[in-house]
Amino acid sequence: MFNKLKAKLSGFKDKIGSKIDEKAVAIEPVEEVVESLEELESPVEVSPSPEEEVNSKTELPVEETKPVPEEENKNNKKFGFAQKAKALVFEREFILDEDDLEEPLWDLEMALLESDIALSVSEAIVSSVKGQLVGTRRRIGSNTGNIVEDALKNAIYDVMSANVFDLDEFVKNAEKPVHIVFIGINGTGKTTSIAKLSKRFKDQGMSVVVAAGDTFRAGAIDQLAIHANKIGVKIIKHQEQGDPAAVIYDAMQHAKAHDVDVVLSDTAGRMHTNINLMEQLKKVCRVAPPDLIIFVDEAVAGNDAVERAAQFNDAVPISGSILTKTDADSKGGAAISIAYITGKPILFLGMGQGYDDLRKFDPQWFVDQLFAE
Ligand SMILES: Nc1nc2c(ncn2[C@@H]2O[C@H](COP(=O)(O)OP(=O)(O)OP(=O)(O)O)[C@@H](O)[C@H]2O)c(=O)[nH]1
Ligand SMILES: [Mg+2]
Repeated sequence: MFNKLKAKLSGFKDKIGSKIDEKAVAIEPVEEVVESLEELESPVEVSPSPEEEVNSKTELPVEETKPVPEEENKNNKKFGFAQKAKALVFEREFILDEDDLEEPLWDLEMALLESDIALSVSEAIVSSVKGQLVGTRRRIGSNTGNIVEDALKNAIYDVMSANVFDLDEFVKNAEKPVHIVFIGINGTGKTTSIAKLSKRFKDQGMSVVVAAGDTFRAGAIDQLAIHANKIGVKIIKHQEQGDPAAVIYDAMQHAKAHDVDVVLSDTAGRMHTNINLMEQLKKVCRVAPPDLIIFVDEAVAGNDAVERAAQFNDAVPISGSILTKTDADSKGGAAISIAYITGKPILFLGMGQGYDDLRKFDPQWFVDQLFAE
């Protein structure tokens, strides 16, 4: 997942790592290294292994041990020394100044932009990395990569962890019925995500109703009905071309009358630029006020998804986002940018077409993924 971004971050890590190595000065050797040269010269006594002992007791002819030629013996000693010398790690320290980082940070910003991370978000990450690395005297052991990786992880974590929000906890504790409306442009995975969440809440022991609020696209009501039937949750639906606000209102009335815990309302895909359809969305939210509005978009859409999230959020206040199709080869930038730009968390990642292919989003997990081997 997010392999392109991973590769770019790793390239940056190597670049800064070698810059640090270049600037680092040894200050003192670490204590536990080679104590004396004699110790290396003295032959190491090796006690025979139990297998060898057995062999020596048997009647079988034992192969005569050849004397080790002088030259080879020397080489062995050299090899032994080389091995030990490798453990000789100097405590080092470095100070990086802005000039050292100018070029690698520029490369980092380009890499982030190429990975579909929005400009303001890339700038925030770069400035955080710079703040962490420039100017301070840092002590290092042998692994410069860790210092760079930690700086990047902190920077990305910070931009992603805006208003972390646990949907399961919210739904569990909120007054019932909890009403959640799903919005986004066409084909991003709203209906599929509703199906996945219906199953999730049902598995948690809650009763769920889905509202067929997409009365616009032919086949949309049937599509939701098939999911509802498979999962075993009730669907409230009207005729095609009916008023979506009326369907969703009915679903809420039904839920209140029957003590249903959660109502998940589908809506038709619409372009964020279509003023009439955005007005219709506002009407849905007035007539049947949601507790949460979830914006759904595809991870592969990159910066377009970020732009749309911002515009939907302007029309109706979103509570968070679901990013779908992360199983396809997305660059990963949208996940980082959407949370930062909207100030609302990513709630789940869609990772496939099955009902269980939904992963609760955790910024720490995401950041770790980006640096996993
Ligand atoms: N691979 C993959 N496919 C997904 C994922 N989520 C949804 N899809 C597929 O994307 C397609 C569109 O999904 P829908 O749920 O119908 O999208 P929608 O937003 O409701 O679409 P409209 O109602 O037309 O606006 C379907 O073929 C889904 O199976 C995902 O996480 N991974
Ligand atoms: Mg749909």
